Amino acid sequence: MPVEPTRADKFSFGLWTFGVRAQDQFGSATMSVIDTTEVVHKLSDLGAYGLALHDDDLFPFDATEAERRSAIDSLKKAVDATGLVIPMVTTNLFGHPVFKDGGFTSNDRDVRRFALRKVLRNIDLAVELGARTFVMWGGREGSEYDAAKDVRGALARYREAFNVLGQYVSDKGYDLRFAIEPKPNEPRGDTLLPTLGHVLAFIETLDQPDLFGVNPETGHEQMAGLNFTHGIAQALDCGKLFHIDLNGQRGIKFDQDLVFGHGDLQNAFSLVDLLEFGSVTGGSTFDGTRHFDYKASRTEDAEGVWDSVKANMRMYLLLKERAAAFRADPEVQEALAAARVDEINRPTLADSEDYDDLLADTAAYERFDTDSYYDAKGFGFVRLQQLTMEHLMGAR
Ligand code: DIG
Ligand code: MN
Ligand code: MN
Repeated sequence: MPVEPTRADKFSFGLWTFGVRAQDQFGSATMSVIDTTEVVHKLSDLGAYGLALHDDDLFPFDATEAERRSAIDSLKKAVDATGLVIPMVTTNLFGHPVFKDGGFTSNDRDVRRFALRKVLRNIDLAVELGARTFVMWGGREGSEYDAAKDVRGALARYREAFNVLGQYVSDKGYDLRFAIEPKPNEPRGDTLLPTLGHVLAFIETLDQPDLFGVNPETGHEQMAGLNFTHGIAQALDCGKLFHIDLNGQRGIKFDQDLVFGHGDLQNAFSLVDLLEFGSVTGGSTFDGTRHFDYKASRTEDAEGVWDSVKANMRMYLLLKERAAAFRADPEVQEALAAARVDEINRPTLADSEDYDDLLADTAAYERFDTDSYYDAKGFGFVRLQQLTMEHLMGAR
């Protein structure tokens, strides 16, 4: 299996990766902004498929109409010249001081109205650029102090904002879906809609839930101590995986936004296995872009930034190669069968059975020998895990 990325792999990157300049709360920028046109051409040369962006990544928050239009036209010229696409657009509602208490859920109603206008304008830009997914990360929506945020009121305002945006897209007839991105904290002390599960539940309270899905980010779920692959499986189960932000995170700490696979490598392996081979027929479960939302490490220079771009794609393709070998290994197939992994896909009640039949089946309860599981009937999961690790380590 080739590990050289091609457009068919549908790898995409965020323009912000090349613009945040590795500055952080404790230090100034360590690198220059890389020009948008250069980013487009270089990503294309490296085999990437797409580029995602915030409005403020493309032109300054206070850009004049002429400056905004010039930046948009320059991007369109570069993507036309390279064949790169813009699969996703998102809005920066977290950088400018006006958003100090959030955008959609700021206590300041004027800020909420400004935020909605900024997003409505950005939806038009997303459609102009051909994006079909619109991500909304509520990074500043939240609080540090419980008394400062009426959470039920904030959720009502979030719902109002999403319903207005959904109505706009419907009325305009835009082919655009929204992907809400969860994160448990940072930059706010506690962020609203903190995990994938909170977002899935919230979507069902909206006027047009079909327009809304989730954009889970690897490190964000792992910051909350959750298993990212389990979360993705649940998002796939309910048809709500509208986008995905891939990166690396090493444990429960600040958001590291490392290269994909440079954090929890086991979970990265099971994720790629799920996305690429996890359907019941063993085929791919997700046809969206494999989007890397990560930050170039502060320690790097421009060459290091491009090394990290290549690293993300290479990690994904190497894991895809290892997962394919894992699935094809007869000993793995035998260990999966012994662990009865596939039996989970067999309904617990027979086709014709209902609970009366179950209640009448004495073999299911009265005659069921629970003691037979003592010192016996092991599932062999450890042997399966060892085979998994050996494939992951390239030892098989
Ligand atoms: C942070 O993980 C957020 C921002 O980078 C952006 O709004 C979104 C893009 O997927 N992820
Ligand atoms: Mn992140
Ligand atoms: Mn993200």
